[in-house]
Amino acid sequence: MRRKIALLLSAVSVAGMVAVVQGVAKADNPIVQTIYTADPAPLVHNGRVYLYTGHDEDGSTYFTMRDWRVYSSADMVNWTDHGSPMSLATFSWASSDAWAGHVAYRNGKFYWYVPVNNRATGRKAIGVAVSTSPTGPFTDALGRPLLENGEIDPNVLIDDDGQAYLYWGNPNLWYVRLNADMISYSGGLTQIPLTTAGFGTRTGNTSRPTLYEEGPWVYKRNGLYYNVFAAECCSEFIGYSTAPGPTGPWTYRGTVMPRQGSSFTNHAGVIDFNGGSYFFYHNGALPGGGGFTRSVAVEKFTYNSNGTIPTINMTTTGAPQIGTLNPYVRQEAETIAWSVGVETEPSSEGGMNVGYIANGDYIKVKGVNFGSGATYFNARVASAASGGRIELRLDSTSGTVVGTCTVPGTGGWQTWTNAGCSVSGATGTHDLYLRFTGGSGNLFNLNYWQFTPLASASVLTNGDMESGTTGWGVFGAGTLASDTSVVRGGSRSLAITGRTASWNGPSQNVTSKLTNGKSYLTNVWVRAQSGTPSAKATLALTANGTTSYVSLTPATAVNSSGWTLLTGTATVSWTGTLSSATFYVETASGTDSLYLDDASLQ
Ligand code: FUB
Repeated sequence: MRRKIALLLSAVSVAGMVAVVQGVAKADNPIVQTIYTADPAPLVHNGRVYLYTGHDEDGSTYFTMRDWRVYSSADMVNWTDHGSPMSLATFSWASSDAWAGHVAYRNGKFYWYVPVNNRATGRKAIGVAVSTSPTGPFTDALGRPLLENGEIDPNVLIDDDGQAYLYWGNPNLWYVRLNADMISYSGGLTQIPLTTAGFGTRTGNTSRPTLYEEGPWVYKRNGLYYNVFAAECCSEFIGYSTAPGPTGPWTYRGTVMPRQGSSFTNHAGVIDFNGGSYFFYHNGALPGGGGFTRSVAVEKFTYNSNGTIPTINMTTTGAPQIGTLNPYVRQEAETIAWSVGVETEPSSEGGMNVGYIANGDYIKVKGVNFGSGATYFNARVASAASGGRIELRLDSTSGTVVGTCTVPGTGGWQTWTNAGCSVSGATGTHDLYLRFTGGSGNLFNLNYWQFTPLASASVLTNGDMESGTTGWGVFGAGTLASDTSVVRGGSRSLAITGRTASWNGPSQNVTSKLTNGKSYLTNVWVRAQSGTPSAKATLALTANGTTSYVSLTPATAVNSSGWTLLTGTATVSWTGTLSSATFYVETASGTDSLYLDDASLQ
């Protein structure tokens, strides 16, 4: 998939859906560029949108689908790839066809309903898998189908009274009342009458007199029940009906999304998130895309004042970004607004990493808020080859270079190390392009990255150590010196010798600078003068006569041959009157002498 996309993107604009001009990716739709995805099922949970999809295999000439995928986003444009937590293998009784599913959340568990072929009967059946996490792993809840009548595309509505309904069907439309355990049901499978009043009129097909085709997406909004469905294959458009109750009677309301693009199916998912309404669908807009190589996309829309849905068209721009992305906390490499050439894969360090990176490939991360500026970029990388470079560019693949990092060979594609580089000129909000360069073949893998902010945004004084020892004291015993021979950035670092206890270290009084209840990001670079101690940053807080210690960063091994970034995020809070707050760097044990540079607390 990857080479094909990279090559085709440089040569063509496919059906007008993908527009890449002179290194500037205009498109943020489709959402996923690393594989073909289909049948979107979005779920809002804890301030994020989890997007469950099917997966069309490359080069398919049928709905060849073997696993399902999960992505998530808090801003609707940068989507994190969580890989494949469920596949045909999850259901020992399933033989093929990992088709359109839906995830429902209830009582701390996520239930994923999917249609698959039952090996024993050769018919389509509905299975249900369960997980305590939205990103899985999911396990078969029953070890057998939940129900089977040869039809597909399950969808669940949990009504306000707690009654859950499972809808599905092609060519018919069915529902069943799920029990509160979500993995059994009461009563029989009930057919919803497909009347022309309820689902529109299809002409020229006596066996299917209404527009309803498949893929029901049933939800309740402002007391009205909506059924948004794929209509009148082929090609399908998206239509919808409404009803006063979960079982009808349904009234056909018209078109949501007209027939567009090169996929002859479409499939809807509708959510409200963060005050906006979003319509997910699929098309064939990626290079090589079509009816069996589809891609999920999203549009933002506004309901009409009477609750009807406006006509929504496919775009390459997609939904607007909600807020900005913070580059000063760890960001997964697989958090992507747009990419060309790369793939994702499970990482030995957990989650996913970006892999199969070749010369000229890139990742766009949209709306990155550098604030008053960044000074350093750190990347978690691995390479069984000889590595390459990461160019950090603003706003396009040919935009301003604010840093270039060299990635070394590490001896393995999952042998991870940190690679970093100085950054200058990154202020304000920009689209960040990670552009990869190097020799031929696969260069390296990327697991995560993080920028270090300029010390000027910090509550620490003289965090870059360029003003000697100004602002710094010692927590306990030790002697400070400004060092010019071992520096990480600029021309000076801070050296401490003569520590007599592990908790001794360079410190600053930040009593008047802290906000109660605020989450603070700490970054400080540390190097041992000898030995390999574990170093950490700590905050000693004294309020109402009681002292507590906040771990600002985890203890991290440092050495004398290079600089190590201690980084962490911690919420700082106290009860009563704060009389003293001291930021300091200590070691987990021992009294090794240290160098510090580029410290920030913000
Ligand atoms: O992805 C396979 C099938 O195509 C789905 O189950 C249908 O909804 C259609 O999108």
